[in-house]
Amino acid sequence: MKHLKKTMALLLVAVLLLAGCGSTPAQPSEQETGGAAAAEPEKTYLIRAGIGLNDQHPQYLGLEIMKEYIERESNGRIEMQLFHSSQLGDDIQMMEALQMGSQEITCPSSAPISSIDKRNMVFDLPFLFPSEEVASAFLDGAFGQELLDGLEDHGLVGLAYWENGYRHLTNSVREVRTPEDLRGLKIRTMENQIHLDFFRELGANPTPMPFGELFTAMQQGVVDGQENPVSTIYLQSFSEVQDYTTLTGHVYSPFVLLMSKVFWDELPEDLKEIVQEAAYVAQEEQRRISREYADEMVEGLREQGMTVTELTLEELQAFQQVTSSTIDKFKGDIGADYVDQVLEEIQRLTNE
Ligand code: TK8
Repeated sequence: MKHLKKTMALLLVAVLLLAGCGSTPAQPSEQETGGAAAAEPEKTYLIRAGIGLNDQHPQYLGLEIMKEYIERESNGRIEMQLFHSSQLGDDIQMMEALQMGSQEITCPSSAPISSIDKRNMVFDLPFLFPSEEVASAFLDGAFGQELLDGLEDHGLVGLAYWENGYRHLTNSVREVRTPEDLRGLKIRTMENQIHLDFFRELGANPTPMPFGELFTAMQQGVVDGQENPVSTIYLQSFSEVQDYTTLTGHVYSPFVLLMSKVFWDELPEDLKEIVQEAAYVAQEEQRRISREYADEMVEGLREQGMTVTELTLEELQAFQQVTSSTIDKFKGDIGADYVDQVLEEIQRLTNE
């Protein structure tokens, strides 16, 4: 009985405290109630960030840096919650959730974004960027910014480019040194026309699929192989279901850090600045970690028991030869003038 009374008393205090808070904030958060009872509490915001990769990946480490920065600099006015391993859905579903305003941040590869704005398909052209540094210079320059800005019409705010990195091929059937070795292998690609076409041209049997379904598909033999950067192959333990990695580096994938425009438009100016700055602060560190992992984890794959094949220049050229026909085929689709401008700019940055 005494216990019950105490509970009732506590409940009453809680109700009074809540009543003292005035209107409940639109976004759930832990609101401090201390201070002058009459003061309107400051509106608080919740950012839910979801990605497809796991919590070991440099992409998640980038989100952790962002969370730390945002929560500190906003003095708790923004809370950020992180979800990995497709907990909130796959890349396309999460982009749609952003457009509807039911999720605030996601960070897909550029490939699925090309269904929204075709110009993003330039990043899928094989062997486009000669180095990570040139890729960053291009992405952080006028061309990259223009593509980010273009997403606003589609309900998405492009905050920054992070790095996924150079993509390499894995499979469970045989060592691949030449396009002939790829013949007939079922390869999962991202959901993107150029990737499909490129692997078809190489003689493989490509099939598009969201990342979240990939591991099981490899495990069950629905596909023989896939392509992703070394850090993903290593950190997602693909060696459990794949025996061979070939370091093709056929595409450099940027991650595009996206925010819901519905949410962005609600944010006060000062918080917008904090979010944008956090995206850049995390970008720098995220790219550094990504590059470190890309180097270190090649050896890691061998330790996990995979056969890792480095191609000779000649062998690589056999893969590159297919590229020119891919560019020709898709140039019109992407916009011929635009592709030419992009190629010119990359050339310029390469010579710098
Ligand atoms: C994660 C994906 C992934 C990408 C892919 O959601 O789909 O293969 O490389 O990292 O964005």
